[in-house]
Amino acid sequence: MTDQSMFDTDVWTLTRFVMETGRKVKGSTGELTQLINSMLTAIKAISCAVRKAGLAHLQGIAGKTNVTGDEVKKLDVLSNDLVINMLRASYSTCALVSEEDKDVIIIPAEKRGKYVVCFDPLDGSSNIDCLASIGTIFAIYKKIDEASEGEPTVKDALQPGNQIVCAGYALYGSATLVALSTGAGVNFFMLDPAVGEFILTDRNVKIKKKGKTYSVNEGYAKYMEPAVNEYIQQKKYPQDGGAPYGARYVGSMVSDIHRTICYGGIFMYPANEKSPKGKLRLLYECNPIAFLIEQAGGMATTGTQRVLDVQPESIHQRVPFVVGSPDDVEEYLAIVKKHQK
Ligand code: AMP
Ligand code: P6P
Repeated sequence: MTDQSMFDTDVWTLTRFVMETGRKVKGSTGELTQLINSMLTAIKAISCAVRKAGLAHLQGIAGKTNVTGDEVKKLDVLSNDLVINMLRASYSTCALVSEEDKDVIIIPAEKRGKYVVCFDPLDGSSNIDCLASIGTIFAIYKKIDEASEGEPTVKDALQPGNQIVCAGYALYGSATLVALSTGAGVNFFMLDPAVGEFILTDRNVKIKKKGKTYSVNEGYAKYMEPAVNEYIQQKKYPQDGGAPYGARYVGSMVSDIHRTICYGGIFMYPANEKSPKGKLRLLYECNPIAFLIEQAGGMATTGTQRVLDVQPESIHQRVPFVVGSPDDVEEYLAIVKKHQK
């Protein structure tokens, strides 16, 4: 006999949360709600594929075809196809930018809506074979000229992050979680696979003012700028008598970011001699994460300016990226400033 008390008969699913929020906006047509829920469908399917892929790998289903001889798509290609197909079918988008596609994807006229979505369908996918957590990241903008019936162009995709309407990430970890913001704070939702719904678990999440962890790939120390190495040294050998910071680095950004939001601290992917602009992409990695971090009360900088104020020049542009608890990011910027004198 199932314990009926287990079932919340008035549960806050993400779908319900987004519908309720949308209805409070005077004049909204429901198009953004439709878009978000279509993205959620893609994320649920990716979550299922990620977990199956892990199992497939363990069962030694190697090579390009599965036991029935079907072509087995690489997980990141499959994830990309899922997001594109769900967004195209939502009749709410006009242009898409994907980490997997060289050019902007223009939605056919008969299926167009007013939104542009920049996304990384499976960030950190190189970690799937060792079963490290990976994620999906997205940012949603309105096309520049809403009234225009004209063809969308790359200009609609090259908007600064301060124009974001909604951003989120999915983390495929020990559970599947979605962090989402439409500009009024960050909410966390956990996937209940039994029901197939994301359930609200944390409302209006806020990052600590100062943390105790730094997150950077110290393997690049030889190539890093003096200011970055000085900051890291300060974390290891604090001169204020405080305790040294702990070091944490998964190498899968959504994991490192989610830990930073939950526990506080700083995540850094600065420029270095090997990656003079940094490694992370502005449109579909840095901007959505910067939007969420700021909505949670944190800071997101390139080292010289606020990430969300960067005017993009190309859709796969990279930027240096330092985000996290405001006091930690401010301390980093003070050291950068000292080195600029
Ligand atoms: P829509 O007509 O649905 O495209 O919504 C128009 C604008 O209202 C959006 O660009 C948002 O700024 C806001 N909005 C609509 N739906 C939502 C929602 N579910 N959550 C937050 N803001 C929303
Ligand atoms: P590195 C994953 O490949 C990724 O794009 C991000 O998820 C992650 O933060 C970064 O690269 C890790 O890069 O150079 O430290 O291996």
